[in-house]
Order: sequence, then C-alpha cells, then structure tokens
Amino acid sequence: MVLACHVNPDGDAIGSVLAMAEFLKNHGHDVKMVVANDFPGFLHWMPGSEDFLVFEKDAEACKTAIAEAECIIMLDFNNLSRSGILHNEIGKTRCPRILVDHHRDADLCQFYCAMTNVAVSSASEIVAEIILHYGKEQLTEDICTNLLVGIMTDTGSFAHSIFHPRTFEIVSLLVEKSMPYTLVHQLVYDTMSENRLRLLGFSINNRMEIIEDCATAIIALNKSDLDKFNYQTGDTEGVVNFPLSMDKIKMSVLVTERQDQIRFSFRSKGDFSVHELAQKHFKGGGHTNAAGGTLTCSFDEAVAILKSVIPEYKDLLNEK
Ligand SMILES: [Mn+2]
Repeated sequence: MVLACHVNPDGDAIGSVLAMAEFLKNHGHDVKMVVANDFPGFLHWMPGSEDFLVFEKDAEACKTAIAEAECIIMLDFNNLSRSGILHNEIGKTRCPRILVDHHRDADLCQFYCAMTNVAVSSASEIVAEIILHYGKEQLTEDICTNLLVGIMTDTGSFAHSIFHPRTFEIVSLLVEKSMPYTLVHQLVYDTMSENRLRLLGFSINNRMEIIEDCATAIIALNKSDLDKFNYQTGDTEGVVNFPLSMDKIKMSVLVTERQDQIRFSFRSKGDFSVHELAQKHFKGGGHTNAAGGTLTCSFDEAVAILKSVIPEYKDLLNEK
C-alpha cells in the first residue's frame, strides 16, 4: 500500500500520511510513504518522517513502491496534478486510489473511493475520525503527535478553519497521548533561522504593497530577494498570513519566483473565496480562506496579471 501527499508538503500533509501509515502498519499492512520533494526542516522531527520516500532524492525507490502498490491512498490533496512529479507514476498504475482530503472541488473521477469533507480543519482531522472509528485505544503517542501537528498547522494554531466544536474534541483526545502540546508547538514554530526571520521582516517592510480600495495586500518576492536571504524550502511559509492581521485587509497574496514557475499563495478573511479566484485565474484552488496557484510566465508578468485581476473582485472585497 502506498500513501502519498502533495508536492511542497506542509504539516497536515506529512502528519496525516504518517498517522495513517502507522495505523495501517499496526494492523499488519505493508505501507510505503511517498512525496515529490522534501519537506521543510521544521517538520523533520516528526515521528516516522525519516521513512518517507522522497522522489527528488530517490526516484527509483518511489517508482518501484508506486508500481508495486495494490492500493494508493492520497491524503491532503484531491487531484493527481497536485502530487507534482509523482503524477506520472501514479497515473500509470491501475490499482484503486483512495482519497482522504478536505479541499474543495475534488476530481472524483480519479478515485475509486473518496473520503472528502470541506467542513473539517484538515486531512489529519479526517484521519483521526477514521482511526477513532476503530477505538480510542488505536491512538498511539506518535499517531497523536503527528495528527496534532496536522491540525495545529492547518488551523494556524487553532485560529482559523475550525468549523465545529468536534475539532476541539478530537484535539483534546490527541493531546492526552501526544508529546506535550507546548513542545509540539515549539518544535514547529520556534525553529526559524536568522535568515528566515529577516526575510519575513524584509517581506513586510520592503515588499508589501497595499491596494487600499480592494482591501488587499500583496507581497511579491523575486528570485534575487530569496537568494539574498539564502532561501531554504519553507522559509516563506506563513509570510502570507501577516498582512491579514491588519484590520483593513481582507485578502493577502504572496507571489514568489520559483525555478520554473511563479507561485501564488492566497489568504482571506470571512466569506471572500480565494479558492474561486485562484481556480479561475491562477490554475489553482484550495479552500475558501486559503488557496494556492501557479503561472508559468515571467515574475513581472505574474505580478501584473495579479494586479489586473484583483479589481474584478473589488465589490466582494469591500463587503462588510
Ligand atoms: Mn490540509
């Protein structure tokens, strides 16, 4: 059995896969975990994460695992295209694919079976429900720690994306057995390099632009900005959230220049759907308040396209 998560994995992707993998192993299954590229350093401590097969580092092992799988479970993404370079390998297989996800607009044709719910905090929350279905005693310390990371990171430490009290009930079951919550929080959030913190300061001070009449903030970082701070994977994680802490801002967008594409990260408050905007204009999507997208064009063109799209949403962005 192969468990896969999306390219550029975050805490929820890694946490949900690790927890599901351990649960299945505890029930005698042979499980391999695959991901397209490495995950950020602040997730490397997560129990079991050293067993991930990373395509970027070991393509052959990933290809073999996927080719031999009798079943592939995809967690925290809902379209094969989000699995990055794994896309081709998974696409070649004929085994059943199972989806466990919380993003909007799943392409259900790609799956044999789908557990998808957009009204939960995270894929980790769905995995917790699946495991709890078999009983509380199935929760081990490592399962709890990994699921806690997933829920904590996808909700910004329980600040958003919580749609019902059940999330807190699950979290309370997890913290009973997990590593101490304050330690988990510290291991994820208090691990910045000096460069990363300075990049955050630079992003806000030097690269944040406010579009007043659209209640929007844009932070655009080109390759030389990132190089200046010796950018490492994950260093821009969370940067997009800061502008939303301003009262007057309803949408925040981070644009970053990557090797062969321009990446967009969108966040919003309230009912304004960045999912729809990202889907319509930036070949992406995600959730109502958090979405991503990419364009393959120059950095300047990408920023220009963004700035031409935003005014279309002026009325919605100004709704109280
Ligand atoms: Mn997620």
